[in-house]
Amino acid sequence: MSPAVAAKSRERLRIAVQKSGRLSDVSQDLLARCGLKFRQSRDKLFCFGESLPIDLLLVRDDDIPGLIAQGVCDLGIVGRNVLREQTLAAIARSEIEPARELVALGFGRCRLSIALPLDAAYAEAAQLEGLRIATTYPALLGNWLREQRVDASVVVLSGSVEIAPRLGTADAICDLVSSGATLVANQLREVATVIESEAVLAGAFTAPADVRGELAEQLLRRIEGVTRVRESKLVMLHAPRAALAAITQLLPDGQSATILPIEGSNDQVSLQAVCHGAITWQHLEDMKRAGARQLLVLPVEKMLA
Ligand code: PRT
Ligand code: ZN
Repeated sequence: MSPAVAAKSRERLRIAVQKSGRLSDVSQDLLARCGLKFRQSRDKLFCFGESLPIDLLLVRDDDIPGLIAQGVCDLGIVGRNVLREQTLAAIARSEIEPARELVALGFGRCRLSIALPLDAAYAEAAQLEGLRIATTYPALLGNWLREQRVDASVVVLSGSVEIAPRLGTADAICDLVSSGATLVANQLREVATVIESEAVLAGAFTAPADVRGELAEQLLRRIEGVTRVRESKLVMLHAPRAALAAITQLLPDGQSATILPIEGSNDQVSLQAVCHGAITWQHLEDMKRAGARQLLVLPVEKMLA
């Protein structure tokens, strides 16, 4: 990185995001929804923030916790699996933890799981005793095995973990799973979850004391607004006053509903509620049965509490 870029970072916040991979587009999309606009450098590794003094560094996901630890970046968007693995590895080496999770972002969801060949019996963790388990997450796996008081040997691989049992180099695997299709294709069965993961915003243990601290706070508030909005819907309906209690019970977060009178009617009221979580057809049909009419469910675009 050029000295000019490094010097600028003192007044500008810098966020590390994955350059190309599962989290790249979603991370950049999240930042765009937070109102950040960027101009990409010719080497495509650095994006200059045009709307706020917040720049991006595009890197491999594995480098993100280290870049925060070194102070090269102030924040990063990374899978919890990567952050926790590197944190546990640092602790094992008696080094300080590289970064901490500030907020979970609700995308890139997966789980780090133990899987066995289809024909291997499994009822409890004790049955893993003495097995060879292949993984790219030795610290997380080692930690989980200790918690379960299981003595198994960890075979560290750098990739293609799922073929290790067929090659005879391991008896089981510990790998990330999302749909489960990779396990099925390799005749493996998921038997235990080591951690649930998703993309998180990571930051240093001590926030910068200068203007970057305020920028980070501002960004965090916008991210919380965006992630909350993604799951939110505005529900509007008309109902007889007498049916309100039954209807609000059927709404997720119905307690915070706003009730408005309807001109020319003493009995009928209009209800508005922002609900966090899915509103299904079943919800609507149940509310209609309880007396609601003219039900509308609208997406929420922005929210600032
Ligand atoms: O190049 P770089 O080092 O930056 O990228 P990478 O190849 O290390 O990471 P990448 O892009 O594959 O994943 C980035 C992050 O996405 C991971 O650290 C997780 O936090 C998250 N994520 C979410 C996943 C998955 N889902 C996932 N399914 N990462 C990997 N997988 C792999 C898994 O390892 C297995 O091979 O997908 C396969 C299983 O998928 P299913 O759908 O068949 O179960
Ligand atoms: Zn990686």
